[in-house]
Formats: sequence, structure tokens, C-alpha cells
Amino acid sequence: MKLYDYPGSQNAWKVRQLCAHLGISYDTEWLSIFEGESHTDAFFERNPAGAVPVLELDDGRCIAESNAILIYLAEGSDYLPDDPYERAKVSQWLFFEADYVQSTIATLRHWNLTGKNDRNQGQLEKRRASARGVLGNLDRYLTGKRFLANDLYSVADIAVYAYTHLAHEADLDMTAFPAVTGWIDRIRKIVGNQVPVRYYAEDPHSTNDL
Ligand SMILES: N[C@@H](CCC(=O)N[C@@H](CS)C(=O)NCC(=O)O)C(=O)O
Repeated sequence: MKLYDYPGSQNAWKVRQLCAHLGISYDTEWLSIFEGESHTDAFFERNPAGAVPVLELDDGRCIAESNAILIYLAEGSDYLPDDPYERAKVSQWLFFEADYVQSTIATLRHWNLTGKNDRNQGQLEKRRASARGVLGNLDRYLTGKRFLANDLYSVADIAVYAYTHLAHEADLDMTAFPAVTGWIDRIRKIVGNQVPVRYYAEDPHSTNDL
């Protein structure tokens, strides 16, 4: 298997982290996304959205969308339940992440860490308000709960944790969300240090627009 990846991608980090949990080995092809390497004709064949991560199977078939890759790889493991209702609750949080977390926390963090706040000034306050709303909703839900779905650590926690535990890097004040920070501490202990977060700063092209 091959993972098309970009070091600073937390969407790809989700896949790296699950592979570490499962002991799955794979090759990596690093793409310079800020230089357009995910927008070539060949790569659009692999992912119509022109983004990493993409998992290429040994027979050449490809899966895009980080959370779809998580479901594929977690099949039959402790990280994805078999029971249809429990599985749907995991999916619920994967869709929540793709819809609400990526468009708020992840985007704000990207702009903040790559010096793009000024060029996105018009959208900044609205996105920050939306991000606080997402964190507030998560906080209400997580109060009194250990994990996101079925009281079990799963790919749902990996996916939502990927950007949420870095929300302070989007200049979001986390002190208002104690249930989220408690959950972050719990997940941090489980994931450990095996798969470090990589930063945009190591990429001189990350100030480019995508
Ligand atoms: N919803 C997608 C988002 C993927 C995504 O935004 N990937 C970024 C890196 S984190 C990317 O490759 N961007 C390049 C581009 O959009 O041109 C997922 O969960 O995989």
C-alpha cells in the first residue's frame, strides 16, 4: 500500500496514526501540495478533489478522503464496531469532523500558521465564531463521556482529535471547553508520541495559496 501524503496534513496524520495502532506498514509518497503536486492530471485520477491523503492499494485502486480511508483500514478491528448502530455512531462523528471541524478549526489553523490571516480577513471573525460553536457543541456532548462513540475509543476519536487538539494553534481559547480539553488529554495518552505532528513551517512553500 502507498499513502500519498503531505507532512503538515493532519488529515493524513489520522491515517498514519491508525496504521501505527494497527501495525500496518505502507510506503509514502510525499507531495508538495503548495506547489500544486496534488493538482496534476495523474493525481486527479487518484482523488477528484486534488487533495491528500490518498491510499493506493497494491492493485492500484485508490481511496481518498481521510475518514473513508480510516473506515477501510479499521474494518474488523477494535477501532470500528461491527454492529450497524454502533458503526453509524462512529460514522456520525466522522461526518461531523469532515463537515464542521475541517471548515473551521483546520482552516483557521492553516491560515494562522502560514501567515494567511490578512488575506482572509473578511472571513476570519465568522469562521472563529463558527469554530467556537463547534467546540461548544462538542463540549456539551462530551460532558460526562469518555469517548465520542459507544463509550469506546475508535476512529471517530482519532479523526476529531487530529485538528481539535491543535485548536489553540488557530488562536482559539480552549479554556471555555473543559470537557473537550479533558477528552483531548485522554486521547493524547492513548495515541502517545509514535506519530508526531509535522508543521507547515518546515515547508518553505506553505505560504502559497492552495
Ligand atoms: N476532506 C478531505 C480534506 C483533504 C484536505 O484538505 N487535504 C489537504 C491537506 S490537509 C490538501 O491536500 N490540500 C490540497 C488542495 O486542496 O489543493 C479529507 O478529509 O481527506
